[in-house]
Amino acid sequence: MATAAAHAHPLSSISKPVGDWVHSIAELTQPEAIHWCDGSDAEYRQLMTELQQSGELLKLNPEHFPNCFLARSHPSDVARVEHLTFVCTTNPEDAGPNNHWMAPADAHAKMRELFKGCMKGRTLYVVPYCMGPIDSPYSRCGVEITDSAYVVINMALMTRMGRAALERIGREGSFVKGLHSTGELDPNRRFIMHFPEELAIESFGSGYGGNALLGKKCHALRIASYQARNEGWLAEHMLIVGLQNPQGETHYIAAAFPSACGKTNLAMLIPPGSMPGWKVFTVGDDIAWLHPGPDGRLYAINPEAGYFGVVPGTNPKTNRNAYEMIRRDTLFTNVALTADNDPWWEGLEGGTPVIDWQGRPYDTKHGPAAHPNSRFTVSAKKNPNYSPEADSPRGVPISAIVFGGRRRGVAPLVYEARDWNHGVLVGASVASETTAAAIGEAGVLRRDPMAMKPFAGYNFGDYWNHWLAIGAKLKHPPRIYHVNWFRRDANNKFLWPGFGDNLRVLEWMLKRCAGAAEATETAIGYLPRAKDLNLAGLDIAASALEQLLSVDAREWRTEAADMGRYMDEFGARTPAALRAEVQALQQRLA
Ligand code: GTP
Ligand code: SPV
Ligand code: MN
Repeated sequence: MATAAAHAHPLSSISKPVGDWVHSIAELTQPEAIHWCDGSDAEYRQLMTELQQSGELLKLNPEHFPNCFLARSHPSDVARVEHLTFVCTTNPEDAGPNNHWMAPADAHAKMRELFKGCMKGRTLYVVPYCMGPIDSPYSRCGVEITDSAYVVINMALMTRMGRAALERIGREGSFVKGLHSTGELDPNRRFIMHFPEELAIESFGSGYGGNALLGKKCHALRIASYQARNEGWLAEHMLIVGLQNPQGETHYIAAAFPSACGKTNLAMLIPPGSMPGWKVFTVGDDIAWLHPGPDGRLYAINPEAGYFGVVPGTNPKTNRNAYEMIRRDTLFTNVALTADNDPWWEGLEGGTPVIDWQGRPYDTKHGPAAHPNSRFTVSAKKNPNYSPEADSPRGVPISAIVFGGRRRGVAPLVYEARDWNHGVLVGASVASETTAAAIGEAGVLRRDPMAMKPFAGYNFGDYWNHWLAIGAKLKHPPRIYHVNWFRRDANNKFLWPGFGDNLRVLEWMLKRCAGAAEATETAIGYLPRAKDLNLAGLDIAASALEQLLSVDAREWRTEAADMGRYMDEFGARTPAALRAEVQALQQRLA
């Protein structure tokens, strides 16, 4: 039988808690070998070679896409599985109606059966990682045990993985324990279990993204949000972007949009030609950890070190930065191929797919060539606009928080909340059409408070309360906004050009923060008039702008009533101050 002690390893810094845990998991899962990851380049190259030899990775055209690879996942394993994702707290009320719940003992027993002997004939990889800059007091470490080399290389790109993380764990003692096996990829034997009270994650039966890269959604959002509530900070599904205006001042914005609703693209935005002098710096594209700072402002770090981004739609016009970034040193998952062995996806605008994402000859009767949730994995260092502040242990000060959703109607292009507490209602009211990022029907409107519906590790009622408490602690709270890039006209076409032109909306926000932009007061908050936005060089019909910047009181009365009903689901845990915000909104709309 394999044990940790039986396998030589080059790392001298393994602490007893880590060693003991790995030993016990090896006894349970019975791997043939144990590999302790050190995070070195040599290790990465070795794993890439092994994955090519086993056929799990295909090398893409080395002239057009140097050092780029393609992985194809099992056709049933292409996205997060919210219906198989559980938060296992002692008291079901603590998980809340927003999560699936299982009693911790039952969940452990169920998972133990699945993990028993599951690594026979396989290698068990021990992946120590640090979420956040390795020297930041805000960072948190974990160890993922996995039997997937694909997961290891993704974790190497997405986190600070290896020796330094293991050393920090040795010094700190505590770490998040994440156990993962791809199992047989049987959807009937697939579960993603979270034990926030034990700082533990158990994931079986999927090798994909948020189900398997446990540092990401499982640790940095579900477990971290639970820890953050106890410790007085926030773990959020937010991008972090730095915007330098033509005067040379840089301000940072954090924005929460649901999955596949524009975070990566906003974080990597390219200013339109008609806005000279603006520069954009990416700090993060998916997750932000936010801490009240000693000066009464809110500070953000990005716990991740790479991007796991949506591929479809990426082209030189929508986002030249992302398009260029993924032409080298990138791992693609579930894209199509051209005859030249180049990656291809819907919305690329050029090239012809020959092989689809499942490796079959491309045929329109099978649907899209690339899977709609096909992804790129790439180190953040490859982003030409990677912020010099992204590795700062203190984080960056946040001037504005933005919430948004994908909504064909109702929500205007942008509005500003009246104050922090109203802003918490604005965030809690986010509703968005579902996307391919999770298994299930796409395009269905649902409530997705703070874009955290799939990711909050505890009861939303308590979570909103915590948001209110954080605001009360801040002497200089960020202003709060809501945006909607996805409003459509009667012909189902987007009314707003989006992408780089979104900077026009961000400019208005920053001017508002500086007291230098006008707005009109409406029942739902402050909206810019067309003349308050910088529209220089933008070709947009006046009628489109009018729709984008209007508030229909009748629609909003329905919206407010629906929000009130949604909050009722959380019963006594919904903060009274938030109910009061709904009532005040309803009075303003009456
Ligand atoms: P996750 O990684 O799933 O959390 O997604 P994300 O929020 O980072 O979304 P991303 O930026 O990858 O965008 C998802 C899809 O929306 C892509 O197909 C984009 O091309 C498209 N998109 C992004 N921004 C805009 C926009 O401003 N307007 C329009 N119309 N589409 C956009
Ligand atoms: C999301 O679904 O919000 C993602 C991709 O960012 S995953 O890592 O699969 O969660
Ligand atoms: Mn995401």
